[in-house]
Amino acid sequence: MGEKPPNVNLDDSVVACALHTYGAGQRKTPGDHMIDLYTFGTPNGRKITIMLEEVGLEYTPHIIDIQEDDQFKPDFVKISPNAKIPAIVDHETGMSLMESGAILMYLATKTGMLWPQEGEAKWRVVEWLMWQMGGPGPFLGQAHHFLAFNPGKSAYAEERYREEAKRLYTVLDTRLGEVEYVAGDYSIADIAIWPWISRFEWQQQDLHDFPNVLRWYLAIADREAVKRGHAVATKYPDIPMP
Ligand SMILES: N[C@@H](CCC(=O)N[C@@H](CS)C(=O)NCC(=O)O)C(=O)O
Repeated sequence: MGEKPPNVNLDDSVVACALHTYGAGQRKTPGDHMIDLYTFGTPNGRKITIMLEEVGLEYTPHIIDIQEDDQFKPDFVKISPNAKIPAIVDHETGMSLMESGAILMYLATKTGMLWPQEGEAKWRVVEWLMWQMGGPGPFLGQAHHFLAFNPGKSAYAEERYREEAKRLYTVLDTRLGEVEYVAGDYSIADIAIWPWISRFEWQQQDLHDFPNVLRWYLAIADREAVKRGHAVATKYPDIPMP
């Protein structure tokens, strides 16, 4: 299911974004950077554009328009066997990789940034990264499907995913009442979670009901790398503000 708000045509965004490529913070010639990124302007895609902007690796984004079924094209499936964005090719190592959590861990390991490797700090990041991959990713994705894209199709599903979204926000709010960032310091775990929370409106959640999430959301939204990463491969470059 593509990521678009109801009643909005994304065609223009694909055209607009296909004209531009971005290094960390600047536009460059397509295809001559260390990292090729295959993506679309969705929460899972934004995890990687934000990460690449944070660590400063040069990359070329390639639009995979999931509303036009680009994700099923054989050349893309070769590097992303699950036929979903995001995926990367690292020309320094020759490796390709799918799955946003794996890509975040790869880029953190490659750069030595945003994932401490010692003791408890290492495993707190893994814990909250896995929470995102198993909780907010799939369940908030279903909230988008039923609440934002297909309202009126199933009252049961709308209620179920609105309530699960609220439960996940409550878990996050409790955690962020104890620590500044989910794993202590700002890390790939925050980068994995934040783009999903940026769709609070689609999930029918009010960030003011979750004051610790609100504080964390605004702090991350204020980072220059996040602003840049959020604006790649999308017609909607502005970060939603509660
Ligand atoms: N677990 C995967 C999920 C990736 C995913 O669901 N990508 C969506 C866009 S956010 C996609 O490509 N959807 C196209 C489709 O389902 O056909 C990850 O975290 O990378």
